[in-house]
Amino acid sequence: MSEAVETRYSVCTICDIGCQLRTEAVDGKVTRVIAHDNPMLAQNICFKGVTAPEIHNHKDRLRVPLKRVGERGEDRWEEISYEQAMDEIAERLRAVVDKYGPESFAVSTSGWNTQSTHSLDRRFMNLLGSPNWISGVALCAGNTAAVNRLTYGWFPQPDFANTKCIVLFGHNPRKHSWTPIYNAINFARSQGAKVIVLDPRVSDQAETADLHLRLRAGTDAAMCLGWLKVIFDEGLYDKAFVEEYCTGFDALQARVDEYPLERVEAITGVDRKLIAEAARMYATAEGAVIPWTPITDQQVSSTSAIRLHSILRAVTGNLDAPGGESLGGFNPGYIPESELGLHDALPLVQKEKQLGYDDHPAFTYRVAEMLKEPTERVWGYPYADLVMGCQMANPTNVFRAMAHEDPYPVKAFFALGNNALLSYPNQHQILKGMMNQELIVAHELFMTPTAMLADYVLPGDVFSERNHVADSWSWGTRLTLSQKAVEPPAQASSTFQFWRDLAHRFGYGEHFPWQSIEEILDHRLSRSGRSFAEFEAETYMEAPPPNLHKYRNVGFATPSGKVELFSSVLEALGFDPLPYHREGPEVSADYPYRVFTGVREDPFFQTGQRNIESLRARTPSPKIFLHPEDAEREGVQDGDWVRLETEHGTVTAKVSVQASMKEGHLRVPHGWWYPELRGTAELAGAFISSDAVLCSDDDEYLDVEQGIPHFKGFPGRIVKTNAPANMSEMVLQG
Ligand SMILES: Nc1nc2c(c(=O)[nH]1)N[C@H]1C(S)=C(S)[C@@H](COP(=O)(O)OP(=O)(O)OC[C@H]3O[C@@H](n4cnc5c(=O)[nH]c(N)nc54)[C@H](O)[C@@H]3O)O[C@H]1N2
Ligand SMILES: Nc1nc2c(c(=O)[nH]1)N[C@H]1C(S)=C(S)[C@@H](COP(=O)(O)OP(=O)(O)OC[C@H]3O[C@@H](n4cnc5c(=O)[nH]c(N)nc54)[C@H](O)[C@@H]3O)O[C@H]1N2
Ligand code: SF4
Ligand SMILES: [Mo]
Repeated sequence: MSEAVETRYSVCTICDIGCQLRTEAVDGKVTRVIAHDNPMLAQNICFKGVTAPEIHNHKDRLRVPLKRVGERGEDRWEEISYEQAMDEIAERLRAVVDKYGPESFAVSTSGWNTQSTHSLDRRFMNLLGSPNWISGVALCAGNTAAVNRLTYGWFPQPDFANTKCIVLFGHNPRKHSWTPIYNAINFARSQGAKVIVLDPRVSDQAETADLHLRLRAGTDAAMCLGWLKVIFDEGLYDKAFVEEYCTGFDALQARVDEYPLERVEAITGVDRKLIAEAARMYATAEGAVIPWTPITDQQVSSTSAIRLHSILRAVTGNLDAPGGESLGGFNPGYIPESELGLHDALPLVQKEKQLGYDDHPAFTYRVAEMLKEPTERVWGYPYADLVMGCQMANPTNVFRAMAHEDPYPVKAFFALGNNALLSYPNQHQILKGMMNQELIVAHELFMTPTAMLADYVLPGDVFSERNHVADSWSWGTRLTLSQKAVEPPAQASSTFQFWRDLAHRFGYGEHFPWQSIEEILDHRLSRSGRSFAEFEAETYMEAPPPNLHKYRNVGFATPSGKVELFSSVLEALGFDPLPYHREGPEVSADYPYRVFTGVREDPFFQTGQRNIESLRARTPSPKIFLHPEDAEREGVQDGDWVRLETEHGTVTAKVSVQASMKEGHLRVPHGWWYPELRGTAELAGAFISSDAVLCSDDDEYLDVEQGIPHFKGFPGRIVKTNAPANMSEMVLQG
């Protein structure tokens, strides 16, 4: 007789787009992940999601807390109990804080993976007095959200269902990469939407696009200024909206006039006729969207490029309009993380110590405090934690403080669901910083290079082992149910449990009254008078209808209450209040190629899954992509090993020659390490092929306002080499 199959709705967290699908469990073990039973949602599943049982039941999954017994990074451990680990962590963190102050404690995390946190990390840190919370979202949608707020006080979401034009600045969703966005784009196309792709290479999306602009990497801001030039000169903007709802139009127009199309063509390398055609197509569509893209999160002109996307939306009348992009606000029936984080509990004097506050403030508390009043007025909460990204410390400043104790020492570092060593620029400095810590804690599923550097490694739970109600990272109003299907390993913990238990050991029990995830979900749902059990019984997904054009009644959550084309916040901070193009570091005879890093590969999410056999078999080794003409000049061909060198570091990987690449550019994937080299190569080969070693965090490589790195088009060269030592047959052949 076969065992009973238990089926639950789950939000997949293998990647961060969070498809709702179903898990099947037999006898306490997840056996299958299958598509949704709602046909509208059934396509939102990729082969990584299907692999979840292999990941969750993997033999290498961490199941018991570990305490370091060897030198830091030596990867020698003893098993201890969860209680002992938490007691010792609390005691040692207390000692660091007593000695160096609460700001000496930094946390790096990625909340979509550690879906169970409920902002209790911020809550704990705010009660303790530390502002130094960082995340990979600083190079992703988190910093985009923060910069969008400067222009109109929120981070809008595209209305794919009704749009007539989609503009993809590099963003390249595929069947197995951000599947729901890929499906939404395909749906919009089937309804007649046009697609414009801006990408140096012929990406998957570019292959089928109506227009493809092959701009030089790192020139997105200049491209947008060119679009605005056409839109203003040809009167293609929404004059009534601009007059009534925007500030700074004349100043913006004067700035845009500095970018005639000849200049934009010279900067971007795209024919001016094509630039004008694309600008017209976007501006005249009956509803057009520029979906979020990571490409403009990671450039020296990032703040300007993100602001330019915001400005394009606003001046073309696509803001909070059907077929355009909506300003959703918080779900009124669910307590948002913005409230749970207790940001008001952190005294201003500690906020001012946030690393990055002085020199790169755009997503720090400095701006969050300036936006408090308008945010409360429009959205009902003083702090908006959109995609977690609106009051972060600057990662580079944090690693500098860890490595060099400048401007003050950071001596305790916790990484939760975040492979920090490989997930920011300048991996060398991150390592130095970690080696200089008195306490490192990693909360992980697998023994990553970051975890290998820890004093304590705590095993985490996974999505099939915990209940959750996802609120699209407070970016949207939709609530999505994720149900526990099986029990976690006995000594594993959720990040909710971790922060709760640490807080109780610090005497903050009254601020952490919840005993379980279900209790905090009850609390969060209480605003709509429901318990978690009631919610779960009622629905698997809830989306209040969009409430467009709200600004007509309440204005925008900016200091002026208008869309700030000329940013009063940037002006007050001493930055250029208008967007501009800035060149990244130039190529030279020594470093003749423009390198872009960060490319996503279908089988992996970021630095993960290199140890999952069925996924790794799809892409066994890291590849550097280049154009056939460049390959010929360099005398390399498919499968050769090369060193990609920059002034800052070296990555070794195999060559893949692709006609789709743009001449003079090199493309490097993100996040490679070699779990199979654990024990034979230092930190499981974390310094062999990881893109984070390549990119500098010197000033010329950083966006000024945010201090985030330039991953798109920095100088590099390649040199033919031999395969690195110890590589397996799989890597050599693959
Ligand atoms: N399978 C899988 N899917 C994923 C992820 C994953 O790790 N694996 N990660 C998810 C996450 S967190 C993110 S952020 C997204 C990112 O995913 P995407 O948005 O697709 O980003 P990339 O793959 O880095 O690059 C997209 C394109 O940008 C182009 N490009 C490079 N430089 C520039 C430039 O300067 N300007 C412009 N306009 N284009 C440029 C590249 O040629 C490439 O085709 O993917 C998500 N989806
Ligand atoms: N150098 C460089 N840095 C980058 C980027 C880049 O392209 N290059 N991309 C940036 C972008 S766009 C993003 S989105 C971020 C992504 O940064 P992260 O979201 O941190 O990405 P991952 O590398 O997948 O690290 C997540 C880790 O969490 C673990 N994990 C997964 N689920 C759980 C869980 O439920 N509980 C616990 N405890 N752990 C879990 C995984 O095993 C994995 O090691 O990185 C950014 N940083
Ligand atoms: S796209 Fe794939 S990995 Fe990402 S959430 Fe959906 S099913 Fe999971
Ligand atoms: Mo990302």
